[in-house]
Amino acid sequence: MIAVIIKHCRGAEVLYGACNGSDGFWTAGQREDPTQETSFVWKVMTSNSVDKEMSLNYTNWYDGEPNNLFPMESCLVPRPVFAYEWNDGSCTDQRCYVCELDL
Ligand SMILES: [Ca+2]
Repeated sequence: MIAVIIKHCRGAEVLYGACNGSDGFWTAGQREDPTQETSFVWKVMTSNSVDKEMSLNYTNWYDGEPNNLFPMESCLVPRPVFAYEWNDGSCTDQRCYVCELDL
């Protein structure tokens, strides 16, 4: 089970109802180096290690995002207040998360 990766806009709306009441949901999107203002990648993680990183070929950033407004906004979170366009948020914020299952 891995955190969700959003590869295109088709079908992404299915995710939006998954976390009603939460200020968005965590995905597998993270800064390539979370200690620096680097670009975002999808990180496939198992346990506590990164197995694979993939480029964001599709993006849906909200206007002005990612802005690293607070220090270390290193995690990608679609937010309902942004019509589920993407924000970089602090990875320590408590939010719902959506995972994928291999079937
Ligand atoms: Ca932000």
